[in-house]
Amino acid sequence: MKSLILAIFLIILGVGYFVKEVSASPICPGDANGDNVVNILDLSWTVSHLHMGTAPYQYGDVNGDMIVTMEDLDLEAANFGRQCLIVGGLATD
Ligand SMILES: [Ca+2]
Ligand SMILES: [Ca+2]
Repeated sequence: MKSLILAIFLIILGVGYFVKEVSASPICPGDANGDNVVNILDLSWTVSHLHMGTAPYQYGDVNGDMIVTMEDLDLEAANFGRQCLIVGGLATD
């Protein structure tokens, strides 16, 4: 069981390696990579930078408090699966 958990964690870290960062407030809450979708890529990006200080909204900081914590993961989890479209300059689901 420990091997399975370790394998999943390493896969998440590996996926996070390929995620691009964003530097502005996300249009879609919980969207760490700016693709307007909240999915496993956002979670992996945040997990791979847990407990790291950063500029706002970078490296998985989705709440803009300049540190990557479980609060960011909670925000991502609360919005997991959400897709935001831009209509007339405003975000909508
Ligand atoms: Ca995303
Ligand atoms: Ca944060």
